[in-house]
Amino acid sequence: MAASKLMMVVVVMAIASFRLPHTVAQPQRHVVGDTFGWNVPNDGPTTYTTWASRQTFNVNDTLFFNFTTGFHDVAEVTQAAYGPCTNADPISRETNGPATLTLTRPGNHYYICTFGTHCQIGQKLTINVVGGSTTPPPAGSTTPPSPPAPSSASTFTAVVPVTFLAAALALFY
Ligand SMILES: *[C@@H]1O[C@H](CO)[C@@H](O)[C@H](O)[C@H]1NC(C)=O
Ligand SMILES: *[C@@H]1O[C@H](CO)[C@@H](O)[C@H](O)[C@H]1NC(C)=O
Ligand SMILES: [Cu+2]
Repeated sequence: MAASKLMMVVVVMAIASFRLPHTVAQPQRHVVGDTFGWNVPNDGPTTYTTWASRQTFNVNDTLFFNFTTGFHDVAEVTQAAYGPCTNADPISRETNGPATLTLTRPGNHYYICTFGTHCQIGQKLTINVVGGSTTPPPAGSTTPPSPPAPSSASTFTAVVPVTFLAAALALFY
């Protein structure tokens, strides 16, 4: 009897440990501009605003900026610097292409190319990174990210193992 109860516990634990990792989203790799890459667009900033509007960016995702070293770069700048394409004091700058940047912070991020007038004529990208339910917005943040809508699939996978566990415990006691 004790052995079969122990067996049941093992089975319940196995189900729970198998299902739970699927509720955590895997980091995505976003190829900026898709096949166009990170270049001077022909239609102004539209290329990158349209591209960004079709993506969901989460903390730990990566941005892949595909450009040729020496022809472009990618600098993360403040919102204040982004509008007028100021590149005097960037937050970070990658000069070797292609460059992969990891999105470590939720909130808005602003990227420009600092070569010539590339930013002014549209080689600029702004994105909003959502933090996930376990990541609070940084202290002092004035623009907290909106939490992602919970999908029915993740709710299901989270609830099912708990239900099994509750049923198993009800059998024992
Ligand atoms: C991001 O990755 C770090 C390190 O692997 C991890 O501790 C953190 O929970 C992750 N955050 C999210 C929102 O996935
Ligand atoms: C990066 O750009 C080069 C040159 O246009 C292209 O050959 C390559 O396929 C691109 N890589 C990705 C991952 O899009
Ligand atoms: Cu450029």
